[in-house]
Amino acid sequence: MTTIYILAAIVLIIAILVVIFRLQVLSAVLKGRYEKRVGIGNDINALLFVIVFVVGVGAFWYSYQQASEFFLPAPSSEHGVKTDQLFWVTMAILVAAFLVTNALLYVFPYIYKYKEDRKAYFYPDNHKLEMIWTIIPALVMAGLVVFGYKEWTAITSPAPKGAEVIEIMGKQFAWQVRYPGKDGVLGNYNYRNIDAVNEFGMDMNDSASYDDFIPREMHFPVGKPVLLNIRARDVIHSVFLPHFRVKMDAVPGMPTHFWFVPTKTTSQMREETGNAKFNYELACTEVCGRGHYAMRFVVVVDEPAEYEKWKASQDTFASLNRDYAAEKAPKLVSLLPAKKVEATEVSAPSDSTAVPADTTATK
Ligand SMILES: [Cu+2]
Repeated sequence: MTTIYILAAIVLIIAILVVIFRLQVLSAVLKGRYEKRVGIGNDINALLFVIVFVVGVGAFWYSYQQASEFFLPAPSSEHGVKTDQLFWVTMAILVAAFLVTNALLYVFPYIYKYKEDRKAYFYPDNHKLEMIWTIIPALVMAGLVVFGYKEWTAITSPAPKGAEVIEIMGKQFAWQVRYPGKDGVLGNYNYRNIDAVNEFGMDMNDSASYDDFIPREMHFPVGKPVLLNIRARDVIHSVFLPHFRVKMDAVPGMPTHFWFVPTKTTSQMREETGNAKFNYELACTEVCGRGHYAMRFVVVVDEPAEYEKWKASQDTFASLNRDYAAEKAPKLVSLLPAKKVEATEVSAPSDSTAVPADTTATK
């Protein structure tokens, strides 16, 4: 208890001293004898401006250094090199402009802090200065816009003839891709045809549908133009192939497209990154619902010969769903490939402990 009394007494004495000091200052001001209008607080505030700027720029540089290990590797596509250039040129210009303007913003309060013997200078306008700081940024911005517009037009222009056409469809919550098969033409689709078997809504009455296949991972040939036809089945998704610097929204009812040329195979990237498990991936960058995070699809870039081999090894949708195709388009049954002899029937192991397939089926 005594301690509390002592502490209370100390606080009281300090408070009384402060009040006495303030009263002295006030009486001096009233009598016209008080001349010093600002104390040391003004100098401290002015210095704090400079400190905030220096510490801020230091923190900015530090965060950049720390984050750089998560930056994407060099682009794996032709246009990606230009996209990166555009990004870094824009970034350099913005950082330079930020540093210059903010250095002035933070250093001027220090240089021009209040001084007893200095009078403020009235400086209403300067047309020359305003012209300079309007015209130079306008020219720089126009340059960036022209550079960006040129790249954007190249990406969204019609793909070169002979490009590999691949359809990507986003749905809650997975990507599905469809390849046109041997004829190089994707069969028609209609959302009315979508059901439990036919997720793409493929039109089985279109003969071009019969060699289309729907693989579990996406393959691209290296060095050849690839055209992505993009659509969505429910909400807006966004096709994002970060290593190729490809990004395009997948919008229901409004097909979009993007063409590009992959320049590095998966095995080249594995060597380059020193990561034997490296895989290119397709992600969704539109927050499309609860399972958004799960929209990952593996992408493999092959040498053209390997790519053709992979394509030839894929079973077509029609051959995997013969009864469905026959039911939907009885007239086109002749287009169905001959039934394959089931490899498992021929080479099934004679191991009697093997579990028969049908007992594992969910009833
Ligand atoms: Cu999505």
